Amino acid sequence: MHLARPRPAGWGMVRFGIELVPTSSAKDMAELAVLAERYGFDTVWVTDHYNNRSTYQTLALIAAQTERIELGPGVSNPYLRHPAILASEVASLDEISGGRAMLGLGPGDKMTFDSLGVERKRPLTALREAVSIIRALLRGEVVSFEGRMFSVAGAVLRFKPVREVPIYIGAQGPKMLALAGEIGDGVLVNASHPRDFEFAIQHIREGAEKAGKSLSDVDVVAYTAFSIDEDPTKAFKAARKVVAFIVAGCPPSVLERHGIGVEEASQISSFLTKGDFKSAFKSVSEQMVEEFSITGTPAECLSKVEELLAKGVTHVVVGSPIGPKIDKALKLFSDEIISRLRG
Ligand code: F42
Repeated sequence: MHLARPRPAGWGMVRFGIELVPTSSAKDMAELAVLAERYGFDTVWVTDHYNNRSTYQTLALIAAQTERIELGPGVSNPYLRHPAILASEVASLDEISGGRAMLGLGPGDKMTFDSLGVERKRPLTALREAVSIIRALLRGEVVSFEGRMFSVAGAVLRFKPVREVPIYIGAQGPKMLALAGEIGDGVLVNASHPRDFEFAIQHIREGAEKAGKSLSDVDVVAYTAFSIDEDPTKAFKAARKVVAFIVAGCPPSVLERHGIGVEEASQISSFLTKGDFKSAFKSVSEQMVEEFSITGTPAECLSKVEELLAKGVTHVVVGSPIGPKIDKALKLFSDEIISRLRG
C-alpha cells in the first residue's frame, strides 16, 4: 500500500529551522534544539561529516528531548551509508520522534571523501537510485533493484515504518538542483544570497515540472550561513570563520557569480590547508561575508530574510555560526524575525 507522503506540518507557510554541527556533545546539541523548539523554530537539521560526532545518535537524543520540532540529517549521503541503512536510520528516527523525521540527502562533501579514499562517482545517478530504494523500503516493500550505482535483491525492513518520511535533497549545482526539484519533497540549497535563489529556483522549477509537479510542491529551503547580533562587528567576526571555508570550497563559477576573485579564494584555501586559520579569517572581506552569509543586526538580517522569501524561498534554515553566542542568537532570531514574519 503506497503511503501518501505526508506534507510536513505547517506546509504552505514560511518555516524556520536551525542547522546544528555536532562538533560539541550530543547533550549540547539537544539543549540547543530544545531552545529552538521553545523559540518557535519548525525544523532542526544535524550535519553529517565522518569527523564530527554521530549525526543519528545526536538526532535520537534531540528526538527524545523535544515534542514538536521536525528533525533530520542535513545532509547524509549514499556513499558512506548504503540507502538501505539510511532507510533504517530515518525510519527508526521517525519511530523515536513520533513521526517528526525528515531525511536530508546529498552527494556528500568531496573534501571529506578524499580523506576517506571514497570516490563520489555519478552523483546524480547515485542520488536518484538511493531515493527510489529508500522510498520503497519506507513503504514496507520488498525491494529488488538493479541500478548503475546500487543493486538490492529482496531487501526489506523488518519493522513497519511509521510513514514515508519526507526527503530533502542538498544541492548547489544546476543538475543537482533540477534533480532535487524532480525527486525531492524539498531542496536544501546551501546559499544565503537572493542572487543564488534566482539561479536555484529556475533549476528546481525545471525539475519539478519534469516530474509533473509545480514549484509549490517543493519546499525551497535556504540553508544559510547566519550570524545575528545587536553588535554588527561581533556578528561579522563570527561569520567570517564560516565564510572562509565556504569561499575556499566554492567552484570558480560560483565565485564569479558573486564577484569574488579566484586568487582571493585560493589564498584563503591555502591558509586553511596550512592550518593558518588566523590569516585565513583575516583575509575574509566584507564583500565575501555579504555574499555568502546573512550577517548583521536583527533589522539587517530581517530585511535579508525578506529578500529570500520574495525570491520564492519557503523555509529558512539558520546555519552556523548562527551568531557569536548561539543561544542569544536563537532568541534574537525568534523575537525579531519569526515573530514579525509569522505575525
Ligand atoms: N555535505 C556533507 O557531506 N555533509 C553535510 O552535512 C552537508 C550539508 C549540506 C547542507 C545543504 C547543502 O545544500 C549541502 C550540504 N552538503 C553537505 C554538501 C553536499 O553534500 C554537496 O557536496 C554539495 O551540495 C555540492 O554538491 P552539488 O549539489 O553541487 O552536486 C555536485 C555533485 C555537482 O558537481 N553537481 C553538478 C551539477 O550540475 O549539479 C554536476 C553533477 C555531475 O557530476 N554530473 C555528471 C554528469 O555527467 O553530468 C554525473 C552524472 C551522473 O550520472 O551522476
